[in-house]
Amino acid sequence: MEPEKRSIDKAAQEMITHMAKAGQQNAWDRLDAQSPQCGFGKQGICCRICSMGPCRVSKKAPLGVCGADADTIVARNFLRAVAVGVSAHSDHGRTVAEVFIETSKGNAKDYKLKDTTKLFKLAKELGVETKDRPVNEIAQDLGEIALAEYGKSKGTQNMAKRAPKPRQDIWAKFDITPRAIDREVVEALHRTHMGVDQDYKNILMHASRTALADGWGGSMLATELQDVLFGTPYPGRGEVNMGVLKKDEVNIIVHGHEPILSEMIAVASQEEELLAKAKKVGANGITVAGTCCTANELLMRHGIPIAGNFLNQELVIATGAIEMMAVDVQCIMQGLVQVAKCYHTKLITTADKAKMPGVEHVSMDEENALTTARKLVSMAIDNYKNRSEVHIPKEKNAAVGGFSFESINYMLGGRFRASFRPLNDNIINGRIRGVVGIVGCTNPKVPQDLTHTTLTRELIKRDVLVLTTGCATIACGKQGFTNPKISLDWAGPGLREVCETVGIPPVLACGSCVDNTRLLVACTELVREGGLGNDISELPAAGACLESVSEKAIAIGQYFVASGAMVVFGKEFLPISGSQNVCDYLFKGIENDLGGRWVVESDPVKAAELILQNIESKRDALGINKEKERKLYDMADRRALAVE
Ligand code: BF8
Ligand code: SF4
Repeated sequence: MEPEKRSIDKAAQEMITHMAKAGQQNAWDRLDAQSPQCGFGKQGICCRICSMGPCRVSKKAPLGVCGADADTIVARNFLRAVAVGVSAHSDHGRTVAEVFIETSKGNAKDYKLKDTTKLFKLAKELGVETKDRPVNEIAQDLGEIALAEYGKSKGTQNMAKRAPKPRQDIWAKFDITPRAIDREVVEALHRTHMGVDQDYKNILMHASRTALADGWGGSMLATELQDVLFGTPYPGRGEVNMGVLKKDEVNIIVHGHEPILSEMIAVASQEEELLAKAKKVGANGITVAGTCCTANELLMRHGIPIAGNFLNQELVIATGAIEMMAVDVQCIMQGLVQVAKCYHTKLITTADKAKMPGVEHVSMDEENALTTARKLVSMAIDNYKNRSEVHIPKEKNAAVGGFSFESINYMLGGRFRASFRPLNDNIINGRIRGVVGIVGCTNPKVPQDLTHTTLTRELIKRDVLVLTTGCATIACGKQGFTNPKISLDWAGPGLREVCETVGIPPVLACGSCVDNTRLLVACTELVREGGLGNDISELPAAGACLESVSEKAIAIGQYFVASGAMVVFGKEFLPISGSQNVCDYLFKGIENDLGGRWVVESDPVKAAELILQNIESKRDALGINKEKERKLYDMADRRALAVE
């Protein structure tokens, strides 16, 4: 297939051609080899959870050996996908909580509690006594409370209390306020064991509760504690795409999700000693760049460049310019091993829970984090001499990242009166029609970055403010959407005016996939600020992921739906079409219960239409679309208005 059909990213196209010429394989080639893929799997009607199966239900054989029907099997598979996604995010949060505690105890000396303002805010929120206590003690208590959220035997998620009150009431009514995160996941696995929950609606309700344990639990804790540890992001400039790699420097790619190691690699790469060592081997410096969500974490906080998103990971190595790729967890393709073998690139795994056969493992030791990072940077420098031919595409784009909830609040309202008021006012007066979160991955089944950027363009053109996370952020970054100098020209007049006044691009880079919780917090604040209803379900807002890959994306989608939002996925990426009942419920019925719903639409232009319809109907319901009567003043009226 021509590279243009595989990706809209010029750098990616160049590298796809380069790899093809060299006879190397990437995800697109492997997708071709896998095609056609199993129709039963696509529809979610394949069950292999017991040894009487695997069963694939069809018209001819509509029941599995145990008697399970399509509704049960599809719902069960869906819940399992949600549970896995929740586990991934939440385990990330758990790691952060553990490092947080060790830092506060003084055992993880290389980390610091960078944002103590946020620390105190969180302490207050979670009931930690702060008066006359040293910061470290407060932090330790906070960390312990956070860690307990994963396994506490009683009660519900503390952060769920952040949601608007009517939202919490809905969760209570349906008994889906999330309890301990681990409990929800374990219960999801129990319910989906052979012969347990067989009522598809009951299964789907638990999918909501499990997903909420991520959105208002594990992921939210990850974001909040990372902000305290590494700093709450504020807008700063960075660069995106493979052109950030340097021909004459040691290039290190940090790939994966947890900033625990990548933060330290970033620090080590700037140390005099290591820079001097790099000079000695003939390199002019050390460039650290990220791929996937680790990249977003580093761009958000430090303006460290991004080399690419999910589908760029193999292509980046094929530049021949990467001395090391250090990976941790999630979205790391095993295909990297083969590509790395074709070049001098040292692929290193760092998380004990994620190793790869034939790949060197350097265990990330939080108590000696900087020492581990120095060792890795040093190994990368040693590898510089093994470089042969280098092929780095030129493409890169300037990007502004760093839009945390706090920074948006600050940008909108100013330091002394940080507030969402101006955003609410501009939504109410119609300059901004609504707010949409564009999130998630890049999938080789559709041209890379195409749907994210087309949808973004369609929405900002029609005065919708876009908040973006994950690989969608990188897609937008590569095409200039997060660069206000370029993208303000693509925004509708109302949105443009607001963005220019406030000094923000029309597309706000809000971070990694765990940072979708920043969007939940922003939605809650829009409600709290007033004038836009009493619940998230009343907001002129929506979420979209048309290039979804991972089970995390399904978990995210489900927690947005269960929080009251409409979520659009590419049709082929929500494997539920094998059950009409499950489709009817997730596309329609769930809205009556929880206020949000799923929509599937693969065409980004049509998806934009659906989102805009949803936004306008929410605006109608809020009564903010009524034409304000325009009074034409005559001289008598003007005189009456004049102040005496
Ligand atoms: O957590 S967007 S491909 S990198 S799953 Fe993965 Fe999807 Fe990228 Fe980050 Ni999120
Ligand atoms: Fe088949 Fe039922 Fe076993 Fe699933 S649980 S594999 S449908 S027999």
